[in-house]
Amino acid sequence: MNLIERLKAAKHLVVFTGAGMSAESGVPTFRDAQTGLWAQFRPEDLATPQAFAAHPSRVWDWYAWRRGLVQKAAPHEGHIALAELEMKIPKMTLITQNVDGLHHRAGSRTVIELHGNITRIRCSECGEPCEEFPDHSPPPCPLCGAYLRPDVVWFGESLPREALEASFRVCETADVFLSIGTSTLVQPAAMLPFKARELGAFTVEINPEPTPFSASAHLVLREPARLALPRLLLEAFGQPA
Ligand code: BV8
Repeated sequence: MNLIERLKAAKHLVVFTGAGMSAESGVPTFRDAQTGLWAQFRPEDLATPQAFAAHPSRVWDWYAWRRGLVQKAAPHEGHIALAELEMKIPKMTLITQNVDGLHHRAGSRTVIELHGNITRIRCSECGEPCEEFPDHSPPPCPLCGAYLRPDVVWFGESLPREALEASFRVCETADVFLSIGTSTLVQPAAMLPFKARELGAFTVEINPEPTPFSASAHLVLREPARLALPRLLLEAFGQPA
């Protein structure tokens, strides 16, 4: 069966997305060169507890800048096509490494955020979520006075256990697994496409560039997500995104 026939027959579709899914919404990927004030830093060197401890204001300001980009960004036709697919297929699980919340804004309902969400703020000590905070860099927790931080998973921090366990569990029943817009480099999330393939899912990579998963995927669509996903929706279910 080809991909379109498999999507039509699928009982459980699992979709795994990375920063490339948001690139066409104007949210730079981790591999994209940083611009302006941030050009001198590598994301991997800012997205760590060590960087926040050493330079709290720099890290807070970097996230504030990224939150601004995310708030200005809008989901594109690829995000919307995924939300539409969820209505067409008996069960769909969307696992994202992205922290921008664009899948929720596009209407996807079953979303697992493996690396947190940049628009959520919490205390770096007591963990208390916080929505209103003074314009300090970084602001103090209203409860305990420690620095507030973005509710994302930094390099060297563990992923939320339930989210990670759920992500591996859904690979067990996936008929089709789409790996979209990820360099498949960041662990342990990058194990998921391989796990899905090992457990029998028909695996598809959608990415203009090759990745470490390309050789293992059953099918590779070397194209951007914004183009590929609406086409898959149309060919499988006769509906534009
Ligand atoms: C952890 C939130 C346990 C923050 C992010 C083995 C096992 C476990 C850990 C490790 C391991 N090996 C190494 C590690 C450590 C580390 C790691 O993986 N390092 C890498 C760099 C080698 N992992 C961790 O630290 C993880 N923690 O394992 O805890 C532990 C505990 C204590 C001590 C040790 C271990 C935590 C990882 C989470 C980090 N946080 N995000 C923030 O956003 O600021 S990860 C970050 O990278 C983003 O979430 C991003 O989504 C993610 C992955 O990158 P991609 O999504 O793939 O994006 P990228 O830019 O890389 O690529 C974009 C792709 O899109 C490209 O392929 C491009 O071609 C494609 N593309 C571009 N345009 C399009 C497109 N595709 C389609 N359409 C387009 N238009």
